[in-house]
Amino acid sequence: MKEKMEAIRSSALEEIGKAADSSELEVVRVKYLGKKGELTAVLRSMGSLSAEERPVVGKVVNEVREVIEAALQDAVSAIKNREKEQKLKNDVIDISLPGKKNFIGKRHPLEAALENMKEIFISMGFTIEEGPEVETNYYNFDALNIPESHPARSEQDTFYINENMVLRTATSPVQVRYMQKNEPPIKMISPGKVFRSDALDATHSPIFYQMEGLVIDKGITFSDLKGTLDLFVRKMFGDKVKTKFRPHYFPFTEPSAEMDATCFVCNGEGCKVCKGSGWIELLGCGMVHPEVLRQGGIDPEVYSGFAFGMGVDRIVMLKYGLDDIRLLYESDMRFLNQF
Ligand code: 2NM
Repeated sequence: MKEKMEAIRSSALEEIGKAADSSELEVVRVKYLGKKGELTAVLRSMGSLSAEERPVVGKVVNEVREVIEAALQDAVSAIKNREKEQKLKNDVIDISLPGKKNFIGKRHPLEAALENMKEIFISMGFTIEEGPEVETNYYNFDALNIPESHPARSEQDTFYINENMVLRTATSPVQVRYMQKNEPPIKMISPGKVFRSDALDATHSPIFYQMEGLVIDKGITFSDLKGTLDLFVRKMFGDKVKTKFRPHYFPFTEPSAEMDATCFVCNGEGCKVCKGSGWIELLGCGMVHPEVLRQGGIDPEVYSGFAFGMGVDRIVMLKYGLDDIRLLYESDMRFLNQF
């Protein structure tokens, strides 16, 4: 019996040593310790032994079983470690590969300026109104008192969709539509995209941004216009900035003016931005023409109002000293990341 146990022990240990992976080890375990295993068979046969022999043999069998179990345990963890090491070796991470960069977006300077301007007008009680970018000739020209013969109406200057439809050349159609739908008092701005048939160069873009405003009530005068726009400019560019108004002509306002502000770069001393003059031309404005009020369904004998319009691109370019409008439309992150 002793020899037989010795033989089982050594062959089991040998087979355990030879097993290459966990499944081969499992085969060995079943062969010796399983229900029909060799060691189990020995235990089963113990019934035929004498009462003196039984504990002696039982002790030997248990010792052998413990040895085999311990050897299996060691082999299993050794193989597991080996398999793990192998996996680590195969799954190499190439730390020399550059990581993926996350590009985080930024607010466009035009959008930031629009936001800024809107907030100033909201603080003065204006509402923000929008309208279609594709307009009829009527809203874009006729209602604004722009005569049939006006050069702005030519295909040279305006994008025509068909004979009667254009891409709006200003946001004034929004004001006319608003007048037709609302009773005074009116106090609104219309920020948005406008279109003109210009070739793209340093100072022209076929698409650009505009903000117009309209105030209508009983007794609105040119003084209201001056006070409102002067306050806007000081909120936008700083308290030191002064404004002045020069006579001008627009078909939709009478009288009309252009407003200049002292250069916010040099404080009026004269510099590159203001081309030495100390003044910067900022916007156009005027008292709404009686004919435009009538087109808006408003009686010019009862109400009066002022309107103004400014180029958002121009203001952004002045603010940051840009000399090329194309920078605002190229979406070049090297440029945009500077804001
Ligand atoms: C400007 C200059 C002056 C203007 C006029 C109107 C309307 F619809 F009320 F008649 N909207 N915007 C206006 C007036 C626009 O842009 C340079």
